[in-house]
Amino acid sequence: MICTGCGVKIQTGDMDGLGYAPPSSLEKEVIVCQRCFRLKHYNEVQDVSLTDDDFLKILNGIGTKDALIVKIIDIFDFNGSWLPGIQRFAGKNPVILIGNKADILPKSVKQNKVIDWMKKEAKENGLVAKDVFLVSASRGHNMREAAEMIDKYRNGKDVFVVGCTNVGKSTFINRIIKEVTGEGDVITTSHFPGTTLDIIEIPLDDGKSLTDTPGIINHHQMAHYIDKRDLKIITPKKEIKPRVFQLNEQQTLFFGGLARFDYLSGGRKSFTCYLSNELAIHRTKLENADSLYEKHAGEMLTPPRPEQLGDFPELVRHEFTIKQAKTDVVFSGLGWVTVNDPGTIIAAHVPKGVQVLLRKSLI
Ligand SMILES: Nc1nc2c(ncn2[C@@H]2O[C@H](COP(=O)(O)OP(=O)(O)OP(=O)(O)O)[C@@H](O)[C@H]2O)c(=O)[nH]1
Ligand SMILES: [Mg+2]
Repeated sequence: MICTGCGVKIQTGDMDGLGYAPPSSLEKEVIVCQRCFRLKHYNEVQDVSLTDDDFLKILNGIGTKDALIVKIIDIFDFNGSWLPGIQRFAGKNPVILIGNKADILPKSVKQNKVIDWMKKEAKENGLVAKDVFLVSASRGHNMREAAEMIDKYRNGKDVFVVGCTNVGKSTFINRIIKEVTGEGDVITTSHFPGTTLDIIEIPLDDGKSLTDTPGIINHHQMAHYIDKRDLKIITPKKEIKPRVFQLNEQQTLFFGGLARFDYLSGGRKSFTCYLSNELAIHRTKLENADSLYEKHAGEMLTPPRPEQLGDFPELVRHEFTIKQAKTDVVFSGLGWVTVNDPGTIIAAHVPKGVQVLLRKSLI
């Protein structure tokens, strides 16, 4: 017996163990574990003891199957949710790339441009994708088109939906189930990374199946460094409003207390920040930035929370000279700042362990 919500094996012996369900609940038509029940009804997450290795073992089997692989990425965190090892997992199987959460991109952005951008990035990252789509699984945008193409490309084979944690794999599958059967929220989804714990097979008409998989954990992502309660602040839920700053040289922007952007040299210029609307941005002079952080991290500059400061990793500085016009400085999982002109010198500060990178502008 497995949990319909997360795929874990159901047990009734150990109340604190993984997969526990009260014996009385086994009579129900749909069986879910206590963890899924709490997530769904109280939005509370119980930590699990699975390691990265456990997740990788589950996924390693996929390369040996004859199947279509649907790789989902979060368009807000393209690089952080990329999964460099995907070609290895997929083996010889064809891969379709899906960018999810299109609803958070500013409405003015042309979808076709984003798809072209994704194709280019995919190629540069060594993925040969059969096709590329941009969808919003939670809102249902472009979902019918994507589902139809998956059905075409699968050619009568099984389908595996894979990707990093939190990209929306389970939401994507729920949306397909909803379109076909009318039944909603079958698989547990949540804004906590690591919701799905084992594979979940959804039977298809022809005896094959559509399989949800546990997300792979990418430790470079900001989500792993902040308090669970603050995930809501850094994760955009609706259209991002770009915030534009006219900066003089030697000015600094703080993104809450999680990251910092120093404008070092290049004359007076504008910079566009694409971050969750909920995350406060504070501007200051570069010369005051260190002392401001020391005094106000955890209060004015939050998240992190005050009680977290003891464990919060120090901010590490990465300096860049921008080479190409329209470059995004990406703070993995937090968003990005678009810099327009080559020759501009900036420094990005992020918690130790979080990735910063430059890419050709998405927007
Ligand atoms: N804005 C937006 N949020 C989405 C969309 N799809 C999913 N989400 C949100 O993303 C979060 C993660 O969704 P899940 O479906 O649980 O992600 P997952 O990839 O299955 O995650 P794991 O099981 O942990 O690997 C949830 O808070 C969803 O509501 C989307 O199209 N747009
Ligand atoms: Mg999931």
